[in-house]
Amino acid sequence: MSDAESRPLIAVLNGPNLNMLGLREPGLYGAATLDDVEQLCAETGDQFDLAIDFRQTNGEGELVTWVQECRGRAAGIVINPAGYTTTSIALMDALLAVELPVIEVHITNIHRREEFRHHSYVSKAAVGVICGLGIQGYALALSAMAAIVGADE
Ligand code: DHK
Repeated sequence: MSDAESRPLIAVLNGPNLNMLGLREPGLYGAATLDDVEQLCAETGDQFDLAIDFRQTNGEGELVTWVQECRGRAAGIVINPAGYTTTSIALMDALLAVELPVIEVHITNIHRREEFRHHSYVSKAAVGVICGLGIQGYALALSAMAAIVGADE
């Protein structure tokens, strides 16, 4: 394992209402909390020699700003855009602007749910999408990101 300084930085960004994981519709989203997701991402980052910057916001503008700040700073972005998936052209534009590999994650299988959740603006900027595999989707995304940024070589 390399030292923390030399690890590629991956931003793991979470959109609105994901701070309520564990409390929120547990039949759909499961019992794990956002702290559990952060812990999983930290462990997966260690496994694949990635540094992780894990964040959550309910604000669209803040999410756009965080994405912009990744340019020149991060090697890739894993994002669960939550409710902004289906609405935010601004978020899509920011993800396209930073010219970084983006992996989109959804805890639930959005294609099994209401029609309005099926379309994603974010997918236009993503190299891949993982949905329906619960919080393990974050670990799978980081594993794929390690291969994309060459951290697993
Ligand atoms: C989370 C949300 O908050 C919803 O708005 C999306 C996504 C699905 C998830 O499955 O993680 O539609």
